[in-house]
Amino acid sequence: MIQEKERFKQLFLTALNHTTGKQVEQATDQEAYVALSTVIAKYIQEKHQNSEKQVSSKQVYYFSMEFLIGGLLQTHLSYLALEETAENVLEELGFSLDNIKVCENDPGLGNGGLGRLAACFLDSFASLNLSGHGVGLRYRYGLFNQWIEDGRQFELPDQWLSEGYMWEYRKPSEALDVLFGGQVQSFVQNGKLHFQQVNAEIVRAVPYDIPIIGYQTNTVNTLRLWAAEPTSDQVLIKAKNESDGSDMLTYQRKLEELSDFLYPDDSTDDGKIVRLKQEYFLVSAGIQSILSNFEEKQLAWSDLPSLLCFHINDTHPAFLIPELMRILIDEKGLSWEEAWEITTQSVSYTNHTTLHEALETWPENWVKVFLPRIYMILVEINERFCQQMWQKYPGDFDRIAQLALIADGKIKMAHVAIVGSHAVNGVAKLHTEILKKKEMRLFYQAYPDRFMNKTNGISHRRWLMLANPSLTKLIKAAIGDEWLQSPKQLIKLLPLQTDPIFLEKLQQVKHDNKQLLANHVQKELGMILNTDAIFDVQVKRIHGYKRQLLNILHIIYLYREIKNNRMKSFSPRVFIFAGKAAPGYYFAKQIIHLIDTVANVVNQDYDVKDKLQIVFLENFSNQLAEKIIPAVDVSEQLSTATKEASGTGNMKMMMNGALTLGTMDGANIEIFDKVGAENIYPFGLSAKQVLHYQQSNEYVARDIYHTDDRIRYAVDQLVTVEDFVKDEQTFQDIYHALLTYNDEYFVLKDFDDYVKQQEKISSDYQERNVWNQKSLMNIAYSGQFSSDDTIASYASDIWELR
Ligand code: 26V
Repeated sequence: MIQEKERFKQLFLTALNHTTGKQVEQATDQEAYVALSTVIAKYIQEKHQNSEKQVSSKQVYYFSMEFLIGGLLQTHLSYLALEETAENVLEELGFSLDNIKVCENDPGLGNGGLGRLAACFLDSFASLNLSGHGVGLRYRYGLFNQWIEDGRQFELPDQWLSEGYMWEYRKPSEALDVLFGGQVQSFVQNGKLHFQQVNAEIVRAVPYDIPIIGYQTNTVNTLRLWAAEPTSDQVLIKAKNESDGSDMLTYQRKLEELSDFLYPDDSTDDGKIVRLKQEYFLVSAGIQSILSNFEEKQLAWSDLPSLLCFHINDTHPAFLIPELMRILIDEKGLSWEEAWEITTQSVSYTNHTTLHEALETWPENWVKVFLPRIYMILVEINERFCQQMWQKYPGDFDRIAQLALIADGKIKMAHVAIVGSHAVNGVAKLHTEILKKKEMRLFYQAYPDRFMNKTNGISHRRWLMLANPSLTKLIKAAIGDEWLQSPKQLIKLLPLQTDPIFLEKLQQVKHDNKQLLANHVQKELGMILNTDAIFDVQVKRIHGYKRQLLNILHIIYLYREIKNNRMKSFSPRVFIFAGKAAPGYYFAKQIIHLIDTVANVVNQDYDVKDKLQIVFLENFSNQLAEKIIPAVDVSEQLSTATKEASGTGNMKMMMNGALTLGTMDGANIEIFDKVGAENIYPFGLSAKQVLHYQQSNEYVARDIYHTDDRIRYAVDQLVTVEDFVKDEQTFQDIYHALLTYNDEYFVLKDFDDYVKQQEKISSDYQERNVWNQKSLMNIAYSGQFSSDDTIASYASDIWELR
C-alpha cells in the first residue's frame, strides 16, 4: 500500500514536471488534472499490454455514429481501485481531487440515448470480460453547447478538444484512405470482371484509440474514433498544380471538415451530404482496419463470421454492408455468393426508432455520385433480394415494391440493414412488437427468425455506483457489494422494506442528494430550492413526442389552483427540466421558451413561493445528468405511447430510487411489470389506443378543449395576456399545434389522467414511510436494467460469444 502510494506520487510528480515544466507548488488544478490523467493512462497501458496477450475469443465491433462516454477520470480511478491512493497523494501535495475532477471535459459525441447506450455497452463489455470494441468518429466539435438567454436557445460550438484529450492515442501509422466520388471503371482480367474507382477524392482516416477498462477486470478494449485529414500526397499535388496557396488550404479544410461536426438528430437536409460522407467514412475506415488485422492471422475468409461480429447501432453505419461486400469482392477476389454469406453472417443491426421522420433514407443520386461503387453494389443487392422475394411471393408486386431497398429515388437504409444482417433487434418489448407487427411487418413475414428483442440497459456502475456514492454506501452496508458485479443482487434489498431505520436512511440519502443539486442550482442560477419539496424531473432531448408540453401545461394549471387555494393534499414541487432542442427544430425551441416564460412568472410570485418552483438547467450533458439523477423523486417519462423506442433515463432514475410517472411506452412497460402497479404511476393512452386513434380520426382535440375547463385555461394561457405571456403571438404556434392541427401527440387527451396521477403522487408523498418503501422497491428491481444483462443477452443470442 505504502509502496503503491510512493510509486503513484513519483509518477505524478514526474508527469507534472514533464507536462508543465513546473514544480508542484506552482501547478494549477488543470495542470494537476493533466498529470493525474497521465499517471492513470500509464496504469491502463500496463493493463492493456496484458489484456492483448489474453485475447483470443470472438471480437465484437460496435459501429456507431455516436458514443457519449462522459468523463473517464472518476471511472478509471474507481475501476483501477486507485481512488484512495490518488486522494491521499494529491492531498499531501496540496490539491483536492474534487477540484481536479471538474477540470475534465465531457466529450459530447452523441445526441442522447443512442449514444449513451453505446457508451454503457462498452462499459459492460469490458466489465464482463468480453472483447467488444467501439468504432466511431472523432468529431472535432461534439453536440453544440446550449446557452439560454431570454428563453431562447443559442448554440455554441462544443470545443471539447481545446485543452487536448487525455485518454486518446493517435495512431498515424494505422491511417488509411477512404475514397469518394470519381468513376467506376470495369475491366476483365484472367477472365474475371474487375472494378476500380478512379479520379476519386481521397480522405485520410486517422484512428484515435481510447482504451476502455472494466470494473475490476483485466480486460482492456478499445474505442477507436476516426478523424478525417487531407492525404498528404494529394495536398502536395494540389499545391503544385495550383499557384494560389489559399486554394490548397481551402481544399485541405474541405477534406478535414468531414469529421468536424456531429449532426443533431433532426437536422434538415441542408448540409446532409457531409453526413452521408461521414457515415461511409466511419464504416470504410473501420472495416478496412479490422480486415487488415484479420488478414494478418492468415485465416480463410470463410472463418470470418466465427471470429468477428459487426454490429450496427441504428442504420447510420449500414453502408458497412455494401462496403464489406466491396472489399471482399473487389479487393480480395471472392465471389458474390461467398461475400454475401460472410457479410450477412457477421453483421447484425439494432433499430432504435419507428418515428417515420427518423427512418433514414438517402437520395439515390447522392449515393451514385459520392459512393459510386457502393451504389452499384446496393443496386445488385436490391436486384437479387427482389428476385428472391419474387420467388417467395410470386406476382405480389405490391409487397415487393414495399420491400425494395431502393424505391422512388431513395435508398431505404433500414431495408439495407435488415436484408444484410442475420439478426435485427428492437430495444424494448413493445418496440420490437411494433417493428414486427407494423413498421417492419413485411420483413418479419419474410424472415421471422431474424427479429428479436433486446431491452436496453444502463451501466449500474456509472449511474449508481459512481453517480450516487451515498446511496451506494448505504446499499453496500445493507447487502454487501456483490451487486456491483451481479446487479440483479440488488433484489436483496427487498426485505428492508419493513425496516424503518433503513428507510429513514434512504430518505436522508435522497435529501442529501437533493441538497447537492440545490447547491449546484444556486451556484448556476442563484435560486434557492426547497429541498423538502418533491423533485419532479424531466431531462432529455426536447421533442414533440416526449411531451414536455404536457408537463408545462400541467404546471400552468397547478399555478392557478394553488393561487386560488384549491389544492387539497398538495406536496410542494420543484419541477426540473433540462434538454437541448435541435437547432432547426422550431417547435422544440418554442417549448424551451414556454418553460422559461412560465418559470419566470411562477418563481417570482410570492404566493406560490414555497409550493412551486421551476428550473431549466441549460446545456444538458452526461456530467449534468450525473448531478441530477441521484436527486430525482419523480421521473417524468411522458412520451406518447408507441413513440419512445425504449428510453434509458427512465432506468437511470429508477435505479436511483425515483418513482416513474410514465406512459405505457418503451421500457416504462417493463419497469411497470417489474415493480408492480403499487410502485409506479402509469397514465395515458395505451399503444393500441394511440394506433386506433391515428387510424380512425376519432380524436378531436377541440372537443376536449371545450369540455375540460382546466385544459381550456391552460391552453388559453398560451395566447392570452393574463397570467403568463406578454403577447398573443409568441406561443400561437403551440396553440395551433394543439387545436388547429389536432394535437398530433395526444397531449390534451392524456391530460386528465396525468393530473390524476400527479394528485396521487402529491398525497402518497405525504406518507413518507410508504413513499420510501416504493422508492426502495424501484432500486431493488432495477438490477434487471443493467446493461450487463443486455450485453449478456446480445452476446448469447446475436453474437454467439462464449
Ligand atoms: C436520427 C438522426 C437523423 C439525422 C441525423 C443524425 C441522427 C442522429 C440520431 C437519430 C435518432 C436515432 C434514434 C434514437 O436516438 N433513438 C433512441 O434510442 C435510444 C437507445 O435505444 C432509446 O432509448 C430511445 O427511446 C430512442 O428514441
